[in-house]
Amino acid sequence: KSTKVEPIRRASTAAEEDLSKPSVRILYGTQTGTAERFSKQLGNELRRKYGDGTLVEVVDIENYKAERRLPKERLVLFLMATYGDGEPTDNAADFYSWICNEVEDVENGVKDRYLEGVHYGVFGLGNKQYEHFNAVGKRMQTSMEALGATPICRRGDGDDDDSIDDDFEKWCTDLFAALDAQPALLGAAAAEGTGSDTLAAYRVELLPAGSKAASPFPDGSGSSAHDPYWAVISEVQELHTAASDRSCVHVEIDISGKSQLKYETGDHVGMYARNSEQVVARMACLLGLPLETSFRLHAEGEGASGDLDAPFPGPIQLSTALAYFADVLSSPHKDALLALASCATDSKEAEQLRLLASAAGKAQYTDYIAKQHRSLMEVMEGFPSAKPSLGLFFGSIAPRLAPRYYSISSGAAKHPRSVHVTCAVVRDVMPTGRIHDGVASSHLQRCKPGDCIPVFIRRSTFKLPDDTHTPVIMIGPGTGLAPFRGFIQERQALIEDMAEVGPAVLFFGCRNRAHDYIYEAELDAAVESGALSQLHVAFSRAGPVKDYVQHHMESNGAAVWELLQQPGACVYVCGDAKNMAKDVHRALISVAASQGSMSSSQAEAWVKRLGDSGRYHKDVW
Ligand code: 2AM
Repeated sequence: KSTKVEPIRRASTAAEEDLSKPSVRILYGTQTGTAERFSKQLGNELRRKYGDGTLVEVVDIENYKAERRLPKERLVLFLMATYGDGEPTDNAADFYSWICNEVEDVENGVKDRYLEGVHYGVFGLGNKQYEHFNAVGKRMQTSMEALGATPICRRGDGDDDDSIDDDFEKWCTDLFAALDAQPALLGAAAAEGTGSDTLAAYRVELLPAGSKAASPFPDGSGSSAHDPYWAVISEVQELHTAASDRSCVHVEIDISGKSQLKYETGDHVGMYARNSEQVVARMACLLGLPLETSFRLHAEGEGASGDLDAPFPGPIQLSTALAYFADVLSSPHKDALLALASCATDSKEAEQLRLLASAAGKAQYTDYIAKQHRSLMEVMEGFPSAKPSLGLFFGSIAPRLAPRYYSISSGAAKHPRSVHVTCAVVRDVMPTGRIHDGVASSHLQRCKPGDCIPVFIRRSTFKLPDDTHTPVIMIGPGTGLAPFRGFIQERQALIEDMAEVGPAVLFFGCRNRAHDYIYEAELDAAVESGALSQLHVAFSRAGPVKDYVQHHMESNGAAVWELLQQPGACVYVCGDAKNMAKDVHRALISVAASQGSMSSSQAEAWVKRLGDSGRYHKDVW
């Protein structure tokens, strides 16, 4: 079966389209790009299955004018990821709070159930290891139901810890069955089986060698992911000792060039990291083009207003485009394999790629790609006859590199013009023998003072209590220490200003005092100055048994409990969400049970109330 390559159309067609037209709208809330990828894949599948005439629009939920559009929809599909501690993704935050308010209005009788007649479907993306699995997907479903809309099929719950692609496929099967039963929902133009496989491709304009290139990111205000600021890195320091076989870097980013840009202690910094020069050179070779190739990508229908939908502003050099915009170290998805098949000149390679992308080739995909964590770059190395055009490569094959977020590890009062980051460097040996270096962490590790990086600040709710007397208990093993270093600096600044501060207890954990006890001298100084009233450190690999932060919380249960009896006292947890945060949660319940003489269900309810009253904060990943 042949695959049709379609030029990419401008996103603005969605906004300009006539509201009365029948359509399926796919809205995605994405943080790392999976929900976006699934949405595009679903859009393609709907067109393929029901005909190219099916009007499907895939829209970033951030750009969706819900108030005006939602009541007029025929069928709207939500692909919504849950992020961190049960929160919506950044791009879905506004929509999410809007719909929660609408539900409140309906429940209070201020509005009627005005979405009657609208059909909807929800696929949630999350990870079962997290406490609030798919909280956003679930809330979307109950909200749409509360507003009177009709579900088209069961909610899908994608579990990233297992096989989220399979979960999505199963949900799509249910969705298609429901659509087959109600074809009117797709509009008059839909016709069974008339579509073709479509792959998106930009139109490429090659420019004369040496053409002036635009910056990959215009220098913005630094206030959001859409408007990053090119900041100068002023310091990079290794925090582990020479004895450690891992690396963790302390990076200082100078934000003094943007005087309006402010951060608060506990906020996050987002950054656009770049692929290494080796990866960029290898990719250019695989594409068969010199690194200096100058080009521009155009979305079809582009007018004088510029490249609205292009992934980067043109003109650009291939080396820059590959460095900042192509995620080639993740495994390729199905559409990427189909796109590679469409351009493979060796028919055996094309056939093999198509098999890997098909339902029949699922076992091969699992063995060759998923289990091996084989990257897109490795797959392209394995199928050398597939040399995609730049338009196809950036349109359908390489996902855009997503920004990476770090908890800021400096205190704003102490360092108002400098953002500190504490970053564990990701380096794993993959089953194929490939050494996988994390894109952002290894980039930070390679950085030298004077290098520039596009950054932006993301606000968080992870904040010290307003009243400086309120006791705080902080739990943060590994790089979970980051925001607490900021909290400690904040308290240090208060002490220097002669303010009175309440007790602050830190539970920190690392493997071994001689290897990875990061910021040891600073923590000792904080105890000395009173910025920390108690410091408990768990060394997990110093003795024969694991010693973790939660063990110290339990052995200091009486003191923890006493602090928690004080008005407003807060607990903060930062770091690994999959295991640590859950174990700490259990430890907190066990402290409440033993110290407060409660049954386990009473203790659980007590900890829940702590959270509901805004006294239990998590910054977990
Ligand atoms: P480990 O690697 O020896 O198991 C920072 O990563 C520290 O957190 C390490 O000392 C690590 O120990 C520890 N850690 C790992 N799993 C944990 C868990 N479930 N709870 C608390 N700490 C954990």
